[in-house]
Amino acid sequence: MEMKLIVLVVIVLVAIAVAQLMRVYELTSKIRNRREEDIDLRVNNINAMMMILFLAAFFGSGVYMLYEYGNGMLPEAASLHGQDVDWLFNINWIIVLTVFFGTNAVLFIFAYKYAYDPKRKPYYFPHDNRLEMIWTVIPAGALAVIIILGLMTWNKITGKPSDDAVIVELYAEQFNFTARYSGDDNKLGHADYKLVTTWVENPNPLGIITKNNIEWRLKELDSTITAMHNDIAAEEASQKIFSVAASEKLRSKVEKLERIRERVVLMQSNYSDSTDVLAADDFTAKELFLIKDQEYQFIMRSRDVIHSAYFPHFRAQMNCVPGQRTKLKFTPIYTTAEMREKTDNPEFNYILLCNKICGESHSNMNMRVIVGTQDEYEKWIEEGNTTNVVASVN
Ligand SMILES: [Cu+2]
Repeated sequence: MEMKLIVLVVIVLVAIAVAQLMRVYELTSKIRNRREEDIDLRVNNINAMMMILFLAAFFGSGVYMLYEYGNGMLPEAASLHGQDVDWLFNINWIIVLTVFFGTNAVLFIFAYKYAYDPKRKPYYFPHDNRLEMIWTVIPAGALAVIIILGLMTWNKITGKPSDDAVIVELYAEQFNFTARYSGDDNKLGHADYKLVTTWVENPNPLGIITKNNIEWRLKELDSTITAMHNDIAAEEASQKIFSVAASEKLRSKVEKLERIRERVVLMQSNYSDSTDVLAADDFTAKELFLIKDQEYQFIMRSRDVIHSAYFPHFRAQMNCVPGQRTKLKFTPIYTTAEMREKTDNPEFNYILLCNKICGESHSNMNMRVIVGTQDEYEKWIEEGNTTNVVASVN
């Protein structure tokens, strides 16, 4: 506390001292009968020289930082389109760095070279059409190259996946991901948020639609709604006392659950047995195993807030938005083992990260990703890393 006060006092005193010095300078200029903006040649030349010194320090520190921290970059892209992204990124770097070094060098060298010289007469140069053309056409051309190449790569990344693409769902919630594989039929069973429940009797955290899940969800809703109506009845009979806020909350909650119940009943009447078939072979996992050179189509969903599924090593990212299904595709081209060799790091692992600040534990939201061969994938399943989503169907 004391220390802070001392620092504050020092800052105030320094500010006052600077103001006083400027006042002294102003007064001495007046006494010498000189205007404030008159600068003598010696000071002018020092300023010109400092332009060159600044340029050297500026570029020097930039190059030093590239050298010192440039190795913090991601390793080589491990997906097909990732290689294109990196190529595009490097092209952009070349253009941006060339322009950066070129324009800044000219800016400071000219400031030095054309510093005030009493022997030199200024040249009057109001306009030149040719120059205007040059500095309009060249940047426009460079931008066109950046945009056209960018659009071409973007279309490639976001285009339709091939028919061989394996469909996997990534389900995001605070604060973890669940992968749902679509099984032998390569089709995901339907899901609806109204069926999402963690009820111990029949948990359905992904809201998968099956006959069984609908029945259990109705049972759960009925039991919750009945308990709430009992509370309301007890309150009306003055057997229970709630605060005004709690009482209002209870009533609006029961209304909401009744609306959901109506829609689940409707879902049950629309239900067909083919829905169960789609979900029957789906299975989930808490880590993502991908097969090398196999194209994947990811379908993202979110249970609560906006998350973002980010695969840094595959150069891929897509938001997971509640109430929407977003898509992302890529083809891994190096196995985890190959990547460990490439990065010279035996500990290397691919990772899926959440890249949207989604709550207090956002930084813990990630999932391990493994890339291996078909055999390794089958072994991974045999080892019991997956759970069938409809194991509880009778
Ligand atoms: Cu998140």
